[in-house]
Amino acid sequence: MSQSAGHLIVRTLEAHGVERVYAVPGESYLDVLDGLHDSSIETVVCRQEGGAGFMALAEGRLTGRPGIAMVTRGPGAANAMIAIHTAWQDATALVLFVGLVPVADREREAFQEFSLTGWFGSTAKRVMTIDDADRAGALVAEAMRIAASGRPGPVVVGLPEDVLVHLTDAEPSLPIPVADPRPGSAELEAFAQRIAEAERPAIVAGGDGWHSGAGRELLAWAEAAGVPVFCDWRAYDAVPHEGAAWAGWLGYGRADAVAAGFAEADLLVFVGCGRSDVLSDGYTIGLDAETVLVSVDPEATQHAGRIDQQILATPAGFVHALSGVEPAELRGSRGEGWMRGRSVAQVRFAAHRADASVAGAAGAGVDLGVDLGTAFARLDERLGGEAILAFGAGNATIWAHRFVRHLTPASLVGARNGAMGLAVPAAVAGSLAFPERRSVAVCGDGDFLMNGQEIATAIAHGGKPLVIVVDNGVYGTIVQHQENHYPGRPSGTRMANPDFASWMRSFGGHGERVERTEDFADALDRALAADGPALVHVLIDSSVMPPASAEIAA
Ligand SMILES: Cc1ncc(C[n+]2csc(CCOP(=O)(O)OP(=O)(O)O)c2C)c(N)n1
Ligand SMILES: [Mg+2]
Repeated sequence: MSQSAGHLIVRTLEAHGVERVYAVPGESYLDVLDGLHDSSIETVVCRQEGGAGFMALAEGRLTGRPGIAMVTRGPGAANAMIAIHTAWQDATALVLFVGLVPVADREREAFQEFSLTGWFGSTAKRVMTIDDADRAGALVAEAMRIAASGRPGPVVVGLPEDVLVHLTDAEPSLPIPVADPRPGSAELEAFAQRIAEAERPAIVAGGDGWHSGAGRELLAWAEAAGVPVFCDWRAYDAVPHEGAAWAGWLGYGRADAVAAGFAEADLLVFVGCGRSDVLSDGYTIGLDAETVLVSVDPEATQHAGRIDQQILATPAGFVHALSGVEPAELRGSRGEGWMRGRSVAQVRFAAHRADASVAGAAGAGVDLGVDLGTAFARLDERLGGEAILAFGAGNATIWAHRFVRHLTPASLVGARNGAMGLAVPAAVAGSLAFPERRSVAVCGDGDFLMNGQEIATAIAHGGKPLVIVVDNGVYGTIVQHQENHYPGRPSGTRMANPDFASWMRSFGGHGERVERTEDFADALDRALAADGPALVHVLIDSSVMPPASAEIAA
């Protein structure tokens, strides 16, 4: 039966099990929108293409399948770029469809014409254009495969307006299997020997690919082998934050005691991540240790420095293979001290939770504002390690990182490239993809208004995110950098904010404004009880900065 290329694209996405596409419409891809009219796929209508792209990224990270965004040419594609860069640096599977000018109009600077390859060529795994209706389905399947295979990442698919309405007899294309490499027995033996011989071995878990729950198994194996496990920055949900082997997390805002453990290791096993800029404190620690790299990327593009053994495997594939290696036999001659020391360091790191004033506003001699230590400790208590946390960039998130535990896989979406504006759309997508789970966005006032408009998307599609906005009236992280480099000369960093709680109410959601620490708990409970999107507007003084990590470690 003949159908248009646009419809064939939709049927192929259905055959791939796609449940949702995040879209801002455009006249350039009307036939795909028409195909979606009768589709089992929900078209989530977004308010800005950056929001749509970030929602697709969040769904990809949380489900392990490529998220799908659809946008129009020039202006729409420009807005979507932030999500492509984030998916690229974060190595997260994403497919972005972009409507294009008709083929006959190309190279005339036609209305909204732009260069798809010129824009995305350096920031996507593949840029392809569907110029032949008969191949429309095959190229979509190819895009899905490339996004998910090897080092995952974004694929951009151009849709020329006129090609979409060409008829074709081609059938929808089925998913192409993606390789799931596992270590061979000789590789595992060599790996086991390294663990047995090391005095201070440590595992660093990171990247995507932990959503199936392999982190819990890894932690159990590591505990029996006497190997502490760190998490990479903003991959804290890779393993649950409990048990003797859990050793804390690295990167911005990490505790000195945790970083010291990483720096002292004599064998580092990176699983799903590499020795990156952020986790190694700007390539200054953990450089000399013997290194095993477990990754699906043979080119190891996210890793810097020494490699003694490279194992091609997904995190889940590697952990599964470890079940054949008896961990107790690998304890070698090392005593309990090394792992217990790491575990103690992480307990000390966590201990500040009980002494919240160390990390908050009130203790800093400031009258205005909520003690963030108290607030985020309370949030953690209420969420119980189970919720999906979506983080923006900025200092506000550093408090939340410190206080909120992750006990469940697929419970964190944060831009590992530091992009602002992810928190709200990611929490919206989390609440749509997993309606039975709680999705919480944590962001600063700057971050919030970058994509806060996507609350309208949540309202329209029945999403119920909770948003915690920390309002200090400034782009605080940048103020902090200015204080370090240009003390007393803040420049370009002050903002004027609306009343975010009434802003949220104007959308039909629940809004709370909290100015004092003692009011936070009840406001949070009311927001948690709301049946719809909710927001807690938390005010702090602009001078409050996250405490130095040394304080946290003490
Ligand atoms: C899209 C984007 N623009 C700019 C930056 C640079 N930047 C990093 S953090 C930050 C300030 C964040 O401010 P806010 O969200 O209010 O959080 P705060 O640091 O005040 O807690 C800025 C501007 C960025 N990371 N991403
Ligand atoms: Mg701020």
